[in-house]
Amino acid sequence: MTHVSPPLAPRDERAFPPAHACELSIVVPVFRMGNAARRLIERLRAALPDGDWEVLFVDDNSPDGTADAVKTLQPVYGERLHLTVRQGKGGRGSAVLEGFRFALSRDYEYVFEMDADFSHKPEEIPLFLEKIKDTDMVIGSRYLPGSEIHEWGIKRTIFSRWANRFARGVLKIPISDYTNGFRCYRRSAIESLDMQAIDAKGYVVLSEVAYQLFLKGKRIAEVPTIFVNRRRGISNLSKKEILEAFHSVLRIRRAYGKAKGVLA
Ligand SMILES: Nc1nc2c(ncn2[C@@H]2O[C@H](COP(=O)(O)OP(=O)(O)OP(=O)(O)O)[C@@H](O)[C@H]2O)c(=O)[nH]1
Ligand SMILES: [Mg+2]
Repeated sequence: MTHVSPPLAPRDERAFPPAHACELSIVVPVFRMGNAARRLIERLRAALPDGDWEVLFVDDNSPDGTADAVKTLQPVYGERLHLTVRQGKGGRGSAVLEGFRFALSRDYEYVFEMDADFSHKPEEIPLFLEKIKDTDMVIGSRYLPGSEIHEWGIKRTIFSRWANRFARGVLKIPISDYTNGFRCYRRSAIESLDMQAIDAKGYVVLSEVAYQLFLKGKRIAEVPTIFVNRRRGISNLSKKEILEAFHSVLRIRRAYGKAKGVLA
């Protein structure tokens, strides 16, 4: 795994100087996302024009040049832009945990995670930042009054609803959305995580992280989000991950059930 930030050919965009003593890190796992990073960072810049933020893309050595596309942004975004390239496809969840470790090695106070395929709207970030002031984690929920889900097929809708209902029935965290990876964390919440204990690699990491925080008595809030199905790249959700989502919820319950005394 390498952390890369080399300057490449200059582009003609106006430079966006780094924030000093930056407050917010936005962790974006990417796999086979082509040039989506460019659009995403432009939208972040528009949504957070004076903001105190940096972004970290965690790529799993995508064969389509995703990492190279990120590198071409370096001359414009400089030290605001970070890229970690891992050796092979390790799953969305483990990529985000890698991002958490990176964030803890720096001084950020808040850490976001979001997808690169525009299902998560950068324009909603200020709402999360308002909410995080008096809580430890804010989840963008697709299942609150005011939430919307666009352009999902019937299979995907059913999977998400049932995966969430199942997770809530088993884990009993008082949240409505266990599996949306649009979240903001207070640094102390991430510090409190036992990341070593998390074996899962994919979506279930989201439930596991929430469960650990819940067991530790961290405050969890939700905000409604407008979720739009992916517009770029190729879908990475496999059947294996769908099965893992259900099976792993039970595994998490068993694992932390036993370890409750340690976590509490
Ligand atoms: N680093 C890394 N990123 C991943 C991996 N799998 C997915 N991602 C990224 O995680 C985010 C969510 O993945 P998606 O493939 O959009 O998954 P999804 O939203 O559940 O499925 P879609 O309906 O296809 O959009 C995107 O930014 C992906 O590029 C992975 O194995 N490694
Ligand atoms: Mg997606």
